[in-house]
Amino acid sequence: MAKLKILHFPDSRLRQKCPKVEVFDTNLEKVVEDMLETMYAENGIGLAAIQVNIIKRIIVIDISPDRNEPLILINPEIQDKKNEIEFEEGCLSVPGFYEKVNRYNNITFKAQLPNGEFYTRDVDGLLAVCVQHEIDHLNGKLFVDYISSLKRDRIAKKIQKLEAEGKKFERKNVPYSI
Ligand code: QAP
Ligand code: CO
Repeated sequence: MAKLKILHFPDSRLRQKCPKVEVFDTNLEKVVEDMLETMYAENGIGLAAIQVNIIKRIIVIDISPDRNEPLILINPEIQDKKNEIEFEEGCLSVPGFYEKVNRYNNITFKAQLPNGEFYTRDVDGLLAVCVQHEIDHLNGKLFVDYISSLKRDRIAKKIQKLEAEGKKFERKNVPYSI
């Protein structure tokens, strides 16, 4: 296993539309393992492959308190969505910033496992929001795209400044329960 480097907003590499996974091989399994290691090391609840510069439709999620219920979503598609909610989100690629976003509280999604097997799940609440957030990544979209461009540009400048100073990002005070 290996911990991978996370790209930070406003890196333009986060803006790519990712193609589907076509080959279900041991390399895919290794990518998934490395993504899980990276997500756990960074105290995240979700990570899309594009965030670690792998341009494929691969997502890992774990919202469990004990960090031992990994979900793997390859080529995910939302099939049904209902009940709009407002949810305060963060992102490992936008460290230290949180904003309210409009999402759906209930979704049905279809995805594949690393062995290529298809599955369908109904999810709600935090997990549903996390799936929507991560699928946005696969289409080059970030949660800051839902806020005003003034706020977004301010966040971009702050992150760039911190990065230029070589500072470690604060990883405390994550507002949702993990
Ligand atoms: C996406 O986000 C998400 O700024 C996953 O300092 C977020 O794992 C889905 C994180 C909220 C639904 C609701 C962010 C950790 C992790 C930070 C994350 C930070 C430390 C974000
Ligand atoms: Co994110």
